[in-house]
Amino acid sequence: MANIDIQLYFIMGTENTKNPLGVLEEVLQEGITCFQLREKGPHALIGDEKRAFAEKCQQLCRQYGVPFIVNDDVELALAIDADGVHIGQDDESAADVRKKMGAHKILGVSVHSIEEAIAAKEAGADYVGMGPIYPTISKSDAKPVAGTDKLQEVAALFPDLPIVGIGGITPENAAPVFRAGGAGVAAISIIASAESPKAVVRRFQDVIANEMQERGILR
Ligand code: FQP
Ligand code: MG
Repeated sequence: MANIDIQLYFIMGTENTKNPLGVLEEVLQEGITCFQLREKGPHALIGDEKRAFAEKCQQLCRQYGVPFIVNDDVELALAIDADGVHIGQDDESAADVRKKMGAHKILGVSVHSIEEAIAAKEAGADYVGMGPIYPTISKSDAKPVAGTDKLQEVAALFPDLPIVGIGGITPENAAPVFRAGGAGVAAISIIASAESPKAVVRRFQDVIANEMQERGILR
């Protein structure tokens, strides 16, 4: 099991912006705490091109000391020695992925219920993603909007399991995720397609700083 800071978790692929590496470097500089490469969609890179792009993202993340997580593609994560993998309920089983990755890599699992959270924990998940909290444009096959209620239930039951909220989260609506017991917020489009990605990151950070202060957490 690995410790991971998911407080401000940026997710992106080449379909989310014209200048992905530029956006990534900008938000790394600004202080995102985790990055997931989610290379998905009709024009997504595959094969060697995907790998080459992944390695460029990984290199940038390394430079800034930020964990580099690969979405879905366990083989790629292993091939380039990524810090971890994120999988959903329709992907390879979490237990199999934990076995393939070994004990020390980060494993993130998407869950939508207490049952799925229990299973993810048992399979060795380091954190879980829960959503969509709000309506989202980044994922065409997203499940119905869940709000923060389920997240709150899971957080209450498993206080030591870091939960990141995902789906339609903006600086304006991020606070309820933390108030429900979330350890962090994940975002794709609101950052990747912003005119100023770093300005959006700064607004997220302001909200997070406020929430941590209210809970007496200093960092
Ligand atoms: N939570 C997170 C994270 N990352 C994700 N990629 C998902 C949820 C969604 O498999 P999944 O995972 O349901 O869909 P997809 O593979 O299309 O992303 F927690 F990291 F924020
Ligand atoms: Mg997936």
